[in-house]
Amino acid sequence: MADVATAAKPSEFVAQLQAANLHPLWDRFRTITPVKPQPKDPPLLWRWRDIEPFTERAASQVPIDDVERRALILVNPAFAGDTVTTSNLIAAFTVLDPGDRARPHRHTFSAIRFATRAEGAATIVNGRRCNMHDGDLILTPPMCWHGHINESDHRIIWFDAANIPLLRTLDANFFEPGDPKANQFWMVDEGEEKLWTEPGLVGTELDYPATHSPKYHYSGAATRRLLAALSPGADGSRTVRYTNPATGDAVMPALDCYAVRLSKDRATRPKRTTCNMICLVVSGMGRSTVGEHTFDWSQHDVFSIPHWTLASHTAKGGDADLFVVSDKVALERLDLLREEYQ
Ligand code: GTQ
Ligand code: FE2
Repeated sequence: MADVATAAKPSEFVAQLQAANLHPLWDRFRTITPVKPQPKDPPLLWRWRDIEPFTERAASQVPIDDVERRALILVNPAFAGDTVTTSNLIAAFTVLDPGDRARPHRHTFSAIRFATRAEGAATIVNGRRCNMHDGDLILTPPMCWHGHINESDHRIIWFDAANIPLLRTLDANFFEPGDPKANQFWMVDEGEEKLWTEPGLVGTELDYPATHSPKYHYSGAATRRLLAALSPGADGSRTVRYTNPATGDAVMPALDCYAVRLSKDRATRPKRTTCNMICLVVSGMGRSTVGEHTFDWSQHDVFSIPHWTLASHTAKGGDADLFVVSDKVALERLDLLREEYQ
């Protein structure tokens, strides 16, 4: 006999539980333990041609001395105004005018920058000068001091990415500003980066942290040479993982990077994974189908592949190169990485 009185009881009971700082599991079990991941964000494409005018405006309107970094972060509105590109990750474009110095700092989040139009810029990481050339990847691992400088005669723009949202979720960010007037910070050469430039050769008495790559600078020319030397897989694609040369693992504790070359007109097998990815189009043109969305992309466009969303990519008109930054290693370390092909 389900009368009105007994039907009303659970909600009254729930209200009393809530007033006592208790929640019943039974009426919200499905919500708090979904049967599969539920990304908040649909995939999104940011076109370089839409971003570029804003980089120009940022350079002319925002003095570098007034800001920590002159970076334009790519945001998905699905995160309701929060500064997130896709779960756990942000991507941005950073602009430096000739003579600009982005002051040194360090933090617990992991970050990378990838040289799109950055010939002539340099990032100094822990006392090593890393001169940026086309397609170079530069790491700023957790708590490594870093600053940027443009000593060229032209405006410089690069792509960067970081796991700031992950560290905000964990509330594990620490940040230390450096001394903006400390000139000696900038007065360095490549320093110990020399110890990590010969693949397969490692000094035996070196002292370096095991937590992240001791190599900070990965050459674009070397990456392109290796991509060209690899034989394409069954779907025509070739993938290079950027690794810690001392361990063979991902470059940083929770940020993982890949270079992918797609063969003309060959669609990659649709795949979904529990990790999140941001793809930068390094060169070429193509089309990606990510979940329900299809994006036509060209050089320096960026698109997101939210976790557990099927993605397939095809180069058009020639081969195409993508740079992919992901939180894959974070999921791996928690034993939460699942990958599935359609
Ligand atoms: O270059 O130091 O886009 O700390 C976001 C945070 C760049 C950087 C970003 C950063 C940096
Ligand atoms: Fe930084």
